[in-house]
Amino acid sequence: METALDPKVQEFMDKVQAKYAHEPEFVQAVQEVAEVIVPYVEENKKYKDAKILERMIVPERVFIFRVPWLDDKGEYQINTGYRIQMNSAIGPYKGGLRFHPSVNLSILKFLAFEQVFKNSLTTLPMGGGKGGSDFDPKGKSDNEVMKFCQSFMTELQKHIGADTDVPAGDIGVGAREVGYLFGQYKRLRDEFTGVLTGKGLEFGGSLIRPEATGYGCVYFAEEMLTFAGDELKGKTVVISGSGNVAQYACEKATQLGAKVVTLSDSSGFVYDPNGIDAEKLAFIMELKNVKRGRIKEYAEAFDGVEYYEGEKPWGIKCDVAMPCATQNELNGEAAQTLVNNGCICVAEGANMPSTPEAIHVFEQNKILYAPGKASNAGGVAVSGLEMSQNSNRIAWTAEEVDYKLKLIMQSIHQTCVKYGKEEHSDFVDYVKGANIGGFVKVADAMLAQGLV
Ligand code: NDP
Ligand code: 2IT
Repeated sequence: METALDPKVQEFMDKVQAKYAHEPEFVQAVQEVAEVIVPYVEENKKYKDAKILERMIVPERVFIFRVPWLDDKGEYQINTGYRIQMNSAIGPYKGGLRFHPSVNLSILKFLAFEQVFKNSLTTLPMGGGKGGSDFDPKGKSDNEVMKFCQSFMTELQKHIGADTDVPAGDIGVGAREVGYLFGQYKRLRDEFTGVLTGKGLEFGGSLIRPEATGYGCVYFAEEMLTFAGDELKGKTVVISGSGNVAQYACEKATQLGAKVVTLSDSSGFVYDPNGIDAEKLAFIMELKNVKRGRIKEYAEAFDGVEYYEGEKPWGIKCDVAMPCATQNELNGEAAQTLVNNGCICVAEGANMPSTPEAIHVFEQNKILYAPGKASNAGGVAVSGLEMSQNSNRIAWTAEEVDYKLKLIMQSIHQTCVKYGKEEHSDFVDYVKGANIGGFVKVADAMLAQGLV
């Protein structure tokens, strides 16, 4: 955060920094928003007088709780559970649960804060929330994961509900975990409602929800490229991660005629110059989702693939980069390498994967750069569609949901253009567009609802 800030932004951030110095990821997420919204609020006094931004950075409610469970050896295990209910101005709290050893209050507050803007951008009536635990599902048996999920939900169920707060998945929380969490909620509350999204298709899950974040991210990249007079077809794409978001970003990019040459996990990345086609992706899905193996095994299974232990994929030459693993995985140096190698478009599948220095490099070089709150909103958007289907007790076809997802990603792109396009050029500042676009609806709802 070395570049000089606007004095009003600096004044705002000095207070945020002083109060939340121990929550660095949260401060980082607030600063990205403040750089755009503080000047906007200065020009729109109604928001300034009502201290909307000051209110938005304080969660409406935070729950922190003990999660005790018994492992397969009969030993006691203790984890910490969290749910951040950030903002309910435009709908019930909505946002994922993350199970990862790095989870703490700072990380979940940053994610919950981002979620408020993202959910607003989707056009659907969803407030923002996030939760999770420092539980590490890696290396745990199905039985241990179930025991943990049941204990976690035993406390969480007191605070959530289909019209109150609707969690879903995130890192370390997929179909298996959502299934166990839903089962325990139903057992304790004796209610079959849409209290979670990302459910199995047999019990109220929506078609296309597993695909939605990755597909949506690719649809957004396609929108950006088309608006700039280009197209995704024929492009070389570098993707990080090999989980839910990365897998379906890879699938859709390939279907649209691009060539995906990398995927990664926290141990390293694979480079496949021939492209990760449908058949190879099926291998990865089996490897990651069923066998719960490591991406390294992909390099052992196919010819011509290189594995780089302990490295990130940003040094591989590409036209489009999609960081789909985790926060701060792409720093200033990596951003400069991407730009030097000719990368013209970065669409974030993960939340806050680019550091402030990396964003600065993208902005200085005026490449197409979409922040996650715009480009990865497809996941929560289809979660919103799952809520609608559950309320109506109906199930839409895959084609219907995919069509609605595409329309939503196009609408988010239009919102970014509306608030982010430079006056005398076709350049779109997607950070500005997404932040103002997400802010206005929430801010107007907060104004209308008074000082609550
Ligand atoms: P998964 O758990 O399915 O996959 C996560 C992937 O990222 C894995 O390949 C994992 O590798 C890697 N990863 C996780 N943490 C780290 C780390 N600290 N360093 C390096 N690699 C890491 O999660 P998702 O695919 O669901 O989520 C990925 C990102 O997308 C997250 O930022 C999430 O917040 C965001 N997101 C997810 C949405 C969803 O619908 N699921 C919606 C919108 C955003 P390993 O297996 O080695 O841990
Ligand atoms: O970051 C995100 O948007 C998600 N993890 C998805 C949240 C959701 O409620 O589907």
